[in-house]
Amino acid sequence: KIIAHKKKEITQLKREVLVEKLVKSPGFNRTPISLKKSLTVNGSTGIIAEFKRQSPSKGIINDKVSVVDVTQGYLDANVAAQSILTDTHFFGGTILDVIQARAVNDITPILRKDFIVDGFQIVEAKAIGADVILLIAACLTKEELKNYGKLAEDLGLDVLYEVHSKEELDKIDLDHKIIGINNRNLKTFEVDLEHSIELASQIPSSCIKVSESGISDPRIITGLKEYGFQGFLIGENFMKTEDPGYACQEFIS
Ligand code: IGP
Repeated sequence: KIIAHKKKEITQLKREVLVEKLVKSPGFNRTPISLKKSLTVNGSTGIIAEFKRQSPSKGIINDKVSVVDVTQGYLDANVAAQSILTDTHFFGGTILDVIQARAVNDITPILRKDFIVDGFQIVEAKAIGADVILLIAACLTKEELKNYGKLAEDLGLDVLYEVHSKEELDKIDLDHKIIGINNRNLKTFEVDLEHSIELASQIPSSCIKVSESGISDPRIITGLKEYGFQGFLIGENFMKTEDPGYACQEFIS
């Protein structure tokens, strides 16, 4: 009973110890690379290429390729950034994937893609060498979005805020943010580009718009650019091939 009563306090103490360790890790003082810059610089491909072994909707996509080989292939393709799933339960990723990718990538931002539900994961993202975190509006309250966004900013990390509806968009302070519209509905897994384009019109021009999921053809990107999208997050279309890096190079050229 005493323990139950102290649970909140104990959780906070454990969190503090963890954060203290992370802050002392060798990678912690690295200066992150800006996703904002990388997406808006002249000649940017805008492509954020993802490393994803599996997903709840598709099962195993690719469990043969190494994160290092794929990272090198994506870099050769001149991607604007790379995204790496670190969620293990649904996506089969780990934070080691980011650490290994970082070791061979010092020029392009790395997005640590996970379900962020606690501040320590943001400190951890910085410690493993990520440059950007994802905050999913569907999973977080307005307060959490604000606090986690501020924490990331204080650490020098960029934030990709992910939305799929107007209600989710309304939870975010939309001033100069990077907003990702997920074309895939996380409840039904259905992909709907029209829905995304409609939502894009509600985002102020101070924001950078990123289109996420279901992009399988360069012509889709040409279309999305007309609606002001500057970033394009692509996973499965590359990962389902034997050589994702090569698939990405073919896609971009
Ligand atoms: C990539 P796709 O359809 O190209 O593989 O999608 C990316 O958008 C998708 O993996 C994603 C995701 C997420 C995964 C978007 N938002 C949130 C996990 C959690």
